[in-house]
Amino acid sequence: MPNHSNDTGITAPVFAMLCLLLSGTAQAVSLGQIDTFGDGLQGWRMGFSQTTADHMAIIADGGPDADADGIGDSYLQVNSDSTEPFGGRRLTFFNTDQWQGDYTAAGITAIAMDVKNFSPNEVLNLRLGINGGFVDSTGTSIIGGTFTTSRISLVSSPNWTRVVFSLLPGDLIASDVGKSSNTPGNDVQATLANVWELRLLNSATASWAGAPVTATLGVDNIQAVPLPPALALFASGLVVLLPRRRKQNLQS
Ligand SMILES: [Ca+2]
Repeated sequence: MPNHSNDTGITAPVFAMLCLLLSGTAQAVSLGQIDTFGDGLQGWRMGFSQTTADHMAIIADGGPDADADGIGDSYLQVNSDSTEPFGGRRLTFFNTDQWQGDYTAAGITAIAMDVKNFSPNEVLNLRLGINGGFVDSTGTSIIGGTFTTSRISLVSSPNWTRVVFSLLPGDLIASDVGKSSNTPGNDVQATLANVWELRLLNSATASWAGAPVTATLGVDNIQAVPLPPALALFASGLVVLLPRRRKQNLQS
């Protein structure tokens, strides 16, 4: 694969990483941190600001901790329309703010969240993706690159589901590039030691960009956690679904 160099000799992946580092915040990821969407999108976006505005919204009521009447607990809702020619075709969104940092040093081996598939006829294949790493000694390429978790199959449901994505190195899959400024995964430990982007996407395969789909997804309580030991024992359990406690109106 050709490297895309500019006049400085810096390759596209290295240049992209430098831009991200320069734009990054001083805040580092920490164990236990949680996005509850009580105060806006919290840095989650879809690329161009208009795409984000068109396809991502905070819904004031109906999150997993809403009351029996569905009042309270705001959450993030993301929709995609596979027929759109440009942005918003994919259910792919990302964060390059509070989710940057050294996951290994922080002891983060999984990320949990509540999810709800609002799409009546679409089974989603959710994956978490991480991009990161370090510039190699020659200054021309990235050691690390893009990885995704295994997929969680999420059917349409009126209920929220608690899901856990394992970030154990053995559970992460080198993904395709997605775009030329990315480096396909080549060193998972390096990526985990310096994550600069966390994303959620829908794809049956280990894609970085995700697959076009017409769907609506609710997300809440994205939290950095240590992988529960019992879950780590699952031989194939890269991903585990847990029932979500609900303050549900049992009459409904
Ligand atoms: Ca919430």
